[in-house]
Amino acid sequence: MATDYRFSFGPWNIHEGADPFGPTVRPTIQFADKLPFYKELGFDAVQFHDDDAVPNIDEKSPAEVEKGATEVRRMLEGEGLVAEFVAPRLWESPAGIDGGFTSNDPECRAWAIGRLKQTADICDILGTRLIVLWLAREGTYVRESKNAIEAHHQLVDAINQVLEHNKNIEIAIEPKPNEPADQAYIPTIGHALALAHRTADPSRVGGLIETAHALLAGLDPSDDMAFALAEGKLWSVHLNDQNGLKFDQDKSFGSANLRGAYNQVRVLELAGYAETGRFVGLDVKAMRTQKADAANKHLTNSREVFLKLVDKVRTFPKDLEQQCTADRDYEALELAVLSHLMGG
Ligand code: GLO
Ligand code: MG
Repeated sequence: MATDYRFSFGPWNIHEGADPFGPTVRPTIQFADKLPFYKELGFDAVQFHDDDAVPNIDEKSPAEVEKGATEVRRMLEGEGLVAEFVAPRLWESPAGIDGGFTSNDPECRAWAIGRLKQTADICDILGTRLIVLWLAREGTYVRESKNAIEAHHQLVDAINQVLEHNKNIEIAIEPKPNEPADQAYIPTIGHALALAHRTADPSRVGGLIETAHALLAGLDPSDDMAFALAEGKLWSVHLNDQNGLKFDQDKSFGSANLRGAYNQVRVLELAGYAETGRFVGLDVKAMRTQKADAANKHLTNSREVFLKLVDKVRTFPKDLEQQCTADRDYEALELAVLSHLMGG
């Protein structure tokens, strides 16, 4: 079994099971109590929101934020863990109700840029260079409510400001076409990387691709990853799965479309992603039906499926692949892939 990949998840992936139609069904586990799970479950890194690291961040002074983040760094070291990235969680604050960077309210825009710069400071303390920018509410419910051209300039401006604020930081934009906004401004990795190339330092702006987000945009996640890899800009992934065009499900990796999962693993293998030192991140939700004492299986299952698929990719008969492509017999190739996935 392949062991050269390193895995991460975020503390929000261990959760109480609330959905828009019902309350929580599992007890809350405090952040400090989640940390020991990481190594136990086979993970090496923690994905952070800024307010996972420093709760109630909007109410804290810079000195308090520094103290809180320093304490978290100490906790990580105690567990032998590292931080993969920090993401500013603008979408839960009242100031972020209409988006932060693209809000029509200049005070909200200034607040969002302040949080982004503070995220860079937290990255320094936690010992990671990577900010993930999921632009949750940067979009509209009513198209006429914003100037979309202006919004794209505002996004570039916000990124430029943090690049200037911290010369070490790099930013991975996580595209998603909708939810919570009706229409998001950066719906695909193509949009994200086009924006990246317009910033003051394109070498420090790349992407994170989430399986479900690509599917919600009607795209193939493995081809999206290939596009970013060809640009040298796949700086993390959020592997999960999605059963059709509905709400963002964050199902366990491979659980809806095993062949789609195989192809994501295949493209990471083709690119030598493991050797880059980048993490294989999960962004998966436990089913609401799952009992509290077994509510981490979505994480271990996703990791196990990933590693089994690495093995499948590595053991696929390459000579047969070459023969089929040389003969242009793609039907034969298709059956070979399906048979291989079915174990014989
Ligand atoms: C939601 C996103 C979200 C982000 C996370 C990191 O759809 O996938 O989970 O990945 O907040 O910014
Ligand atoms: Mg995600």
